[in-house]
Amino acid sequence: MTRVFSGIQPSGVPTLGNYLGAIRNWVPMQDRHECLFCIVDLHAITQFQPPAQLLAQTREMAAALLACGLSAEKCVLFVQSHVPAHAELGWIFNCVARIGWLNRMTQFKDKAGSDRENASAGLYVYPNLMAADILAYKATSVPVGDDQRQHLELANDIAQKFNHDYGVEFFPRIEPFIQGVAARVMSLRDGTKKMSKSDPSDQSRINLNDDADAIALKIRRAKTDPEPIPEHLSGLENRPEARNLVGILAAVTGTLPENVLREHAGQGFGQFKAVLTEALVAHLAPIRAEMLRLLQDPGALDAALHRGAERAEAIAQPVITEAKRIIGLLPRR
Ligand code: AQP
Repeated sequence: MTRVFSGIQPSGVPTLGNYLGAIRNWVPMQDRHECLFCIVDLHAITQFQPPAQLLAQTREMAAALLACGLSAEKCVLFVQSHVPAHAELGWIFNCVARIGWLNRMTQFKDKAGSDRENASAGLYVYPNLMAADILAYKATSVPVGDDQRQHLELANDIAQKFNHDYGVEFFPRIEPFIQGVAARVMSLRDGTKKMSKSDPSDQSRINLNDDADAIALKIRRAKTDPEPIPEHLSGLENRPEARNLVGILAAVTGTLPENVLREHAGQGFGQFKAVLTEALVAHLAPIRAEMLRLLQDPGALDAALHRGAERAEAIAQPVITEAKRIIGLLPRR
């Protein structure tokens, strides 16, 4: 059975982008594969998180993932920092990855912005830790949004270099699993930027715990252009905001953007946004309600995460021990 690994940072409430690009695709995988889904708090602290907020967001993320349909029985759901293997292998990979490789990572450039000198060293080596997250379990399938493609290529480079340097066939090849019509959901304020849970503007995103009024307001305020909805996909070229809203409606109604265009061609955005709001509220209201219900019992959430960490540890520990033997940190058997 394929082993699947994916992670999400507790750096805020998960957004519609996280949901459509990643979480929603994780749910059916639990029935077909051995799945590990990880709340990657060590990644979240690459940018400062107030401590109490980080703890609250970690629990909130667990509630959101369960509310979206993950099952703590079917998959291994856990918090990254609860399993030391991630940090241990992350350090080893810091010593395998080359600085030139990291310099090419566009996410670092996006996140560090113009103030690169002031970004944390953790943000810079983030892709090495991500490679460790996956390879500590020798997972081979990684369902992520389109934005993570470059990091997975780097993870494969690291695995290959490790195998080559030590003359072993130890770490497997990882296959990204990028799926869905809305593999990359863009900001509601700027269609050229991806929707992010840590964007300073709350108006740029739909949070999974937004109520119907908040969703309606954000969609009403979403940036658009004065042209009506076109008939064909070619009419969305150079219209990133229009393309994004069409993609979102297609994704939440389970259809293709071309079908959305066929149905709404000629409409202005006022009319289109009303339809989009209704579809989003219908889709997200049950998730929000379940999330709020789960958050009423933090003890049960913590217990589920604790069990998940024990199961994850049992898989990762033999892999790390063997990696240490290969490197010479432990004697060979
Ligand atoms: N806008 C997006 N569209 C599609 N997929 C997305 N993902 C994130 N944003 C979008 C996917 O969500 C998964 C978890 O992401 P993450 O939390 O590990 O980090 P991220 O990609 O950096 O997501 P955010 O929301 O932008 O977080 P912050 O603001 O903290 O940096 C990944 O599979 C990602 O592809």
